[in-house]
Amino acid sequence: MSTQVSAAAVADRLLPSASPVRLLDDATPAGYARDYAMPSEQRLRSAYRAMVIGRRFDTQATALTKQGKLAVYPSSRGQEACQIAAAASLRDDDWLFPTYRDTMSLVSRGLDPIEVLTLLRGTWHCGYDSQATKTAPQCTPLATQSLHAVGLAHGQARKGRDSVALAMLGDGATSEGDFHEALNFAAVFRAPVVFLVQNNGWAISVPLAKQSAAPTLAHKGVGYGVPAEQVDGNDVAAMTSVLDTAVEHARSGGGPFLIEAHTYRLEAHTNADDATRYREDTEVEQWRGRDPLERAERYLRARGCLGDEDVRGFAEEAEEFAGSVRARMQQEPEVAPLEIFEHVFGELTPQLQEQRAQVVAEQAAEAMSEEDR
Ligand SMILES: Cc1ncc(C[n+]2csc(CCOP(=O)(O)OP(=O)(O)O)c2C)c(N)n1
Repeated sequence: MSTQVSAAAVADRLLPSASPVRLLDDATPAGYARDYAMPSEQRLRSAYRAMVIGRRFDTQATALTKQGKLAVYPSSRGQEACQIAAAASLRDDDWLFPTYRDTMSLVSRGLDPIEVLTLLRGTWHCGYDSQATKTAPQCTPLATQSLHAVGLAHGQARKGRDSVALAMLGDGATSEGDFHEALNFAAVFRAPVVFLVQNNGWAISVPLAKQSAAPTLAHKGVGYGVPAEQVDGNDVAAMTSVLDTAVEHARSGGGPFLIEAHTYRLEAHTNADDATRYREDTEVEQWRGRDPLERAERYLRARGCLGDEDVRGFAEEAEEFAGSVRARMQQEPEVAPLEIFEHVFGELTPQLQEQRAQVVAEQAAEAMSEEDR
């Protein structure tokens, strides 16, 4: 086996561009590793609309945590371009493997928002039908979904189907062993899977500099033989175009593709976290200046594809959507607490048996006190 590899061959096939792909603003650095076409104005308009609705949904979900209607909510405010482009890049028969932060993507994919919020409400493991929606349950253990995505993609390919799996990850998740195993297996078996890393700068309070010594997270693909790209994650046009390229690469038999999207979460890790304890306001302000919605709006307005009336119309639509989520979340869900112990293990572990017994005892005590009233 030859160990000679030409630098040009590596650069042609694998290396990400030297700077993140950017299409929206005029000061675009040229010379990307691959050709990226500007998406049509119609597509960008619908992406803008979806981002407006997504952001409003995000603030509504955050408000629901304050009213005690949701147990927790990891906001993706600031990451709308990644969230919306990811959902829009897939066909209905493609699979999405999201994390806890990707609720906006799921809602944008057309899943019922109340079903999507079930996990974060704490009422059940997952509220939507994964098979019917081709959307895996939102993953809380970091990076495990990347292995599931690869397994599914490999299985689909073996069945002769041309559907693709998209695994969404955070920057912190790329330090997990599962991520590395997933890249390696996918590359060796040419599984049709796209890894989308939303590098939002922080893994809770750990900054990227303390997490990885790689030049960029996209460069992590090279050692596995996975072509990769880095992209401005707050530029919905660039996100759309790079995702198109990656999905097409996977669908047409090229194997896996890794994308690193440079973005930022404007809110804290979740509503339970205080981000002012570890990051500077000036950093947050800098990123506010790169707001994905404002950048898309500027571009579309300058080309006459978006006017005041459209912007008002989209805002009204978003308001209606949020209102319906709010109203439906006021209805108390029907829960059978003992059901949570079913469907995960064939046989309950001793710890779970103990926990189940505790719930049974609590239910019995509650029933007694009801009778006393
Ligand atoms: C395997 C595993 N280890 C640790 C945790 C605890 N944990 C939850 S979120 C988080 C940080 C994740 O950061 P990142 O992957 O960058 O995603 P982000 O939340 O920023 O979107 C950690 C360490 C976990 N959920 N799973």
